[in-house]
Amino acid sequence: MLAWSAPTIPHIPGNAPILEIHNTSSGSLVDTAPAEAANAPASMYVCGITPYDATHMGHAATYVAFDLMQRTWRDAGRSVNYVQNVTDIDDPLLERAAATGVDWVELAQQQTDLFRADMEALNVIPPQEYIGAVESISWLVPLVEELVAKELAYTVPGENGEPDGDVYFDSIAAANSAWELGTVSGYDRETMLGFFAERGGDPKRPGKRDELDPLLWRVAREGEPRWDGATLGAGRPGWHIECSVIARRFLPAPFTVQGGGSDLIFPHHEFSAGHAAALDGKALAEAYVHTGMVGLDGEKMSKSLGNLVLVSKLRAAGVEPVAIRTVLLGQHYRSDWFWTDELLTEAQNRVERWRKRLDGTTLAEATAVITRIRSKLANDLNAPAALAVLDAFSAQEPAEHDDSNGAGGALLADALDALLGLKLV
Ligand code: 5CA
Ligand code: ZN
Repeated sequence: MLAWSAPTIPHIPGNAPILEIHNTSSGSLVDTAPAEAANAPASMYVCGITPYDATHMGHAATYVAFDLMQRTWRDAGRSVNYVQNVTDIDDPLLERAAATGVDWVELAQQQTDLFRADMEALNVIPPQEYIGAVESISWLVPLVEELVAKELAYTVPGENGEPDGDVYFDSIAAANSAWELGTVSGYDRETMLGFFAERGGDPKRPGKRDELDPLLWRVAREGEPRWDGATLGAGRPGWHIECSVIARRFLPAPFTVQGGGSDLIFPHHEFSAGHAAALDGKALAEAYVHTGMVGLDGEKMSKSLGNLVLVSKLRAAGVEPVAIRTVLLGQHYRSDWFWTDELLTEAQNRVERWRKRLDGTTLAEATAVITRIRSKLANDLNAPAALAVLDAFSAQEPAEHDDSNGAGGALLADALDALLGLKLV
């Protein structure tokens, strides 16, 4: 699939410190460039959208957080291999298409196009590989067959007149030195069961060996789209295997960071890692990084609840994307927070103050501000602290005389663009 256009990223002189990031799996900060990896590209897989509705502030916050990670690595001189998926076949997409009378393929295309335009407007660096679930089916079928052959996956009988043959992952049998239930999330069984039922799992499906075993392949039902599944029979893939296979196909094993919102910790990232480890005995990623949930009016912002603030709507109303990005960077990526109109107004005012203060910035001032912003970002992507550095600087009166002829302001503007993705000029 095509991603979106890449922005030009200015090069900023000086040295950036190495990024330390909070790893959900270990619960601690990890160095993302240990000595043996420092010269290799960093690699990142971030779970993409399910394109049945437009990009809301929760999605935007998540992709901007990982964009910041990529910018921080690049600033430290590392190249970055970035892969993202699009879940362009799944139950919610089919349900929305049926409810609105739109063809599901068309719905996915429209919403993916809108997402691309939103990402481009928000100055998010695109992935090198942007892969649809549908595209991944022919790669994934032989791997599910391999899991069945290794007896790490099994079929269950149909219920209520539905066909036999849905394939499930045997999460107990698949445990090995690289993964067992809980490796990624660290959750206890009760917590896992709660999230599994809430987030697309089917704990009570008769015939499963364990309530937590997730679906790998769903054999075709009347009226549902289907693909060739070889010995599995025609059908469509489960959700976790999609990301597992796409990540493994394009990135090293393990890759540097697996990312997404905290709603994906369990079951999605737990089992994406489980499937990969069951196939090749290796950890999926070195670190699992999760963003907090953005809400509106007391609830998580979600397409299924419909309480959405859409990037595209704000853009259409003339809101500058840099102000939206400022709201998103104003919250720590790991916090849960609520979108409000006041936050947007405040961000618009901040952008104006920062813009004004660029005039008359000396080279010495720009260099000092850049050093401080770099150190805030290196510490678990502390963007709110980086913006506070900019606020404090902007509150200072400009020097009587800018001896740089505007070069200081230009350097600072370039740095805000390169490091934070904030295009002020
Ligand atoms: N297609 C799957 C991932 S493979 C999916 O979760 N799609 S999604 O459209 O529901 O979400 C896309 C990304 O946005 C995911 O990383 C998800 O964790 C994140 N996300 C969804 N809602 C929110 C929210 N309210 N706040 C922050 N991030 C969110
Ligand atoms: Zn995913």
